[in-house]
Amino acid sequence: MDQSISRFKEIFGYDPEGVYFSPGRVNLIGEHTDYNGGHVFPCALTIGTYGAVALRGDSTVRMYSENFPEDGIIEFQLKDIAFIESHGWANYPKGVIYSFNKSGIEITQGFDMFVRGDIPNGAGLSSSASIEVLTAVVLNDINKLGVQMIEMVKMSQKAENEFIGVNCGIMDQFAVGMGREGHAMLLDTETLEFSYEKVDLKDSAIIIANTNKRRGLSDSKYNQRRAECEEALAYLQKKLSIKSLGELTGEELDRNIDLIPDGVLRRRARHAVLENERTVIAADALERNDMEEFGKLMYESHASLRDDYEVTGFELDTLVELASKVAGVIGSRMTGAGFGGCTVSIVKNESIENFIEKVSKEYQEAVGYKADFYVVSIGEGARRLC
Ligand code: NG1
Ligand code: MG
Repeated sequence: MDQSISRFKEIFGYDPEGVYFSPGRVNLIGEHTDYNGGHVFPCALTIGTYGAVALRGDSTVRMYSENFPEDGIIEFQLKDIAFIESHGWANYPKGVIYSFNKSGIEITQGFDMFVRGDIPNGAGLSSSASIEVLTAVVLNDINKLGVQMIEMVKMSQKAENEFIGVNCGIMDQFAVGMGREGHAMLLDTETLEFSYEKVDLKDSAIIIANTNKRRGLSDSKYNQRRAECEEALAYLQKKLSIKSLGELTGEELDRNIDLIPDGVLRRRARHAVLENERTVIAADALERNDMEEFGKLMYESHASLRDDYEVTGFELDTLVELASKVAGVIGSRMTGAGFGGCTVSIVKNESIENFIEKVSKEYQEAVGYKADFYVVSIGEGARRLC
């Protein structure tokens, strides 16, 4: 935090007016369900993105990221909000300005913003949603707009969908904006009804392992999966009056599977439907402190993402496979979009050291490069720090 203040001063030559923080998130279970009207079960992390900001008194915006020093200071006018390839990371905050404007809240006051993040980029921990919601909170605060957090969450998703071009669901921005310390959120992405569930792991910890296999910014395979689910849904809708795959139970899908003529589409639909069921059961298991059940569902989720949804890959599968063989590991699965990125594991406290040592060594032997490990804590959603 202090670092953001002094770095702002070094870069822009005067003091910032406010410092803000927006977390990354990890999804415990419920993957690729958020654009299928299903449930997700994410939590906000204590790692995230910091922003130091001041109004300028004109209509210029200047932004600098400690994570992309090679980009230097990116400068643009508020009347020229367009996606510019060479603006790199700054397209995310720009997209949020675009969303505010689109919602009828025109941003007219220029500002300087220093940003620094400690979330690994492109790893499935939502560095993008983190900076989007950060920007929304900044714009809301410096312009004294009084916009509700849930609206900022939706505008941040709109930025990702319409400005960045990733057709993502609402999970990331929701978790980042609405997170509560020590709690996961069971969110119905169809109705946006949600509940906070206390994550009382007592004698275990959440460990995120980064495969260090990066996936692209707007991965075309993500949009492809989304399109496949829509296609499967359209076949089912010929007979069933449903709005999304998330409305079906596994049994209902089974009874109607013949409506989908294609094997690949059947498997995509099966993942979406069963993953949604698993997520609701898992949240209940956590509430009952049934960690064995929770862990089993995590492994099942991974297998479904690997076999039916085909979004894992050698690196993610290796990490989960290796984790499953270590004593004291309760469950492990890929988290986020997949195709690389991170796994999330729940590991007994006394086994953490052994887990990291073993999986790290065997992963490097199998894959040829290193994985990174983070023992994480569940933190609060985006907010002003000072
Ligand atoms: P990540 O991996 O954080 O980018 C993506 C989507 C989510 C959700 C998950 C899969 C983006 C920005 N977010 O998350 O909405 O669909 O995949 O569950 O693409
Ligand atoms: Mg992302």
